[in-house]
Amino acid sequence: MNSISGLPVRLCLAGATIAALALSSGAGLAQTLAAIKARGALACGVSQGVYGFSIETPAGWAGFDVDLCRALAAAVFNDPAKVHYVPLHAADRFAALQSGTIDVLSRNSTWTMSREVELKLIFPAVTYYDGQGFLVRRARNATSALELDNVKVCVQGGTTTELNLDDFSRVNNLKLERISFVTVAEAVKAYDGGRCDVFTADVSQLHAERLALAVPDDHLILPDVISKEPLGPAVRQGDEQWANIVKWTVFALVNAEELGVSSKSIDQEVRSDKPEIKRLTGAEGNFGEQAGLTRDWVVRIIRKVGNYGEIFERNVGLESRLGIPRGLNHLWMDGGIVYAPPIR
Ligand SMILES: N[C@@H](CCC(=O)N[C@@H](CS)C(=O)NCC(=O)O)C(=O)O
Repeated sequence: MNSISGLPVRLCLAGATIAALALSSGAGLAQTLAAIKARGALACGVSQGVYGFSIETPAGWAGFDVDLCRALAAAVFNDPAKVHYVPLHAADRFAALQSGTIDVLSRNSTWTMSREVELKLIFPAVTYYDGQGFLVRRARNATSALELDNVKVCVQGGTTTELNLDDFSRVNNLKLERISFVTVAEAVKAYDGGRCDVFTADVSQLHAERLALAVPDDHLILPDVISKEPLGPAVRQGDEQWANIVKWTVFALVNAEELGVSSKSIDQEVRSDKPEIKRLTGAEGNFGEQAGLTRDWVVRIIRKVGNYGEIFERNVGLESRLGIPRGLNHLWMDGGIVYAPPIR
């Protein structure tokens, strides 16, 4: 009788101990935003250098992924420059997040199930719908990836790219010899130097790396796209406040584009009488404050960094040196799949 009635008590105690441990280790606490504010800068993990996405220039870090770090810093500090950039290669990126070295990873990372359930991360939103492709020498006269048999393929290790390549070779019965490198610079150099016949990566990265080759025009991206690579920022599990800030910053960028609110129009839009724009700018409602920011958090972001379309076009789109067509990354109302829930 005693042992039966004692059982729930022991279970209760065990539950309390686990909860106390979780709190003392920081999990479950809304502490990331407070730490960022105390530090005076956001620690943002980026790539070591993918042109158009995150690249260090004489004027500082720039690119599509960097602009998300800048948008977060604009939301928190009203200053997009308050970012400490931590360049990471593929194999190190998730450990840097788990250890607390960075607050957010914004580095062409694919949202996958294992990265959430096994690595205990969260991908709050997709910023770029991508897929894996192949770069080859024009002289090869290949028109499809299915013609690539008995070839050596250079790839960066610690990526979904490696895994997809193995699947693709198995499914299509192709002999693709995978040569993996720790850094992208090594992989690209090996391909350019002739050690590999093919370089494989997400298509967006192929556009960027092609520019780094000795003669870019001697190489082409094959039309095949062999995987789904929804790229987006990642955060640690256990801090919903911070995950929400990252998620709603992405959604605010998309909603702003949808509503025609841009860095050029924001000073007029703050006086708009359209209900959706009033909620976006904070003229109505206090959603930003509820998230731990300010009422005008979206105004801060759009004024300093621009909306989703502006970020896409200036860094990687047709206005940029990369010239990537928007394709799937058009807004849903323009034939793409970029869609954000409403701010209300
Ligand atoms: N999206 C894939 C691939 C990401 C990736 O790391 N791609 C390489 C290929 S270009 C890259 O961006 N490297 C840049 C770096 O290591 O700095 C993933 O999340 O695993």
